[in-house]
Amino acid sequence: MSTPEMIIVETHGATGLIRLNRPAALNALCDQLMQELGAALLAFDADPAIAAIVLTGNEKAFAAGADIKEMKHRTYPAVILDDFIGNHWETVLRVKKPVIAAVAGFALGGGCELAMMCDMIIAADTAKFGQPEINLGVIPGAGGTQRLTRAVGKSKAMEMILTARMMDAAEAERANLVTRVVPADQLIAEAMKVAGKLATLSPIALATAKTAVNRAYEQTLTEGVKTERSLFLALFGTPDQIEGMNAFAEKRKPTFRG
Ligand code: DAK
Repeated sequence: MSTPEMIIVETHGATGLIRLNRPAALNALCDQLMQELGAALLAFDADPAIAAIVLTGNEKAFAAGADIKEMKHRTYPAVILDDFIGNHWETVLRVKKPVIAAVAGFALGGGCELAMMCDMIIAADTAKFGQPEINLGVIPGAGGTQRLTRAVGKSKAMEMILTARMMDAAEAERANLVTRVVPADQLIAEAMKVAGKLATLSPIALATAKTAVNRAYEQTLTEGVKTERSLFLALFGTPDQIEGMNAFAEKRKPTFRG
């Protein structure tokens, strides 16, 4: 893979850290950035030394949305033929390892959608979330009408999507859009702390837990519980289940191998 220009990729112990890095455009998500992000996510997912991934922006913006200046030239035939809908935008959903969005500043449009595709959102007290696509004569196109509505409920989602009102970090926490809010200068440390905890756990159990929680969005309660049961039972075929339960009984820390 060639060296990325629009993201910064770092490894801290077992955590892969990806910083979106187009500060002059508030990290607007252009094709190149999304391609680089997709490649970095898949590389970390494939790396056995990595347990979890933190995705962040900078102090002013996680991402202010898809790149409007690039997008404005797109035509209907081109968005179909170039696969704009599927191309790179949903790579994060294919990642089996936990992905934590660490959001400071603006998370708007595709930026908010990208954060919502991650498994958790830790927000700085400066974070602002919004789906302002209506101001551009369009609507959210990367899951915003669905994921925001499931997270915060219909009434708030309708207001945000219909009027483009932004939600600040405190409201986002009250509305269950984010895991928690921390002071801006502690954002990365807090996200890395959560990732560090994940690195001590069973990779196979974590990936399975992700699958089970995500099914809650896609199945009825009865079907979801059935799925959970099968996944739970399947973990009894893993060495990590034996190790975890033996370690508890022997009053020692488990060593999970995945
Ligand atoms: N695209 C391109 N450039 C952007 C940008 C964006 N989304 N947001 C900001 N910038 C650029 C500005 O143009 C400016 O560039 P210069 O003029 O300096 O060259 C620079 O970043 C700094 O921005 P401002 O000067 O505007 O900074 P302010 O602090 O005054 O305002 C702001 C910050 C965030 C309120 C403002 O920049 C703003 O309203 N930005 C646009 C926010 C927005 O509308 N976002 C939604 C975009 S639509 C899909 C996938 C994704 C999507 C759809 C479909 N599929 C896979 C199908 C997503 C769509 C969207 O996200």
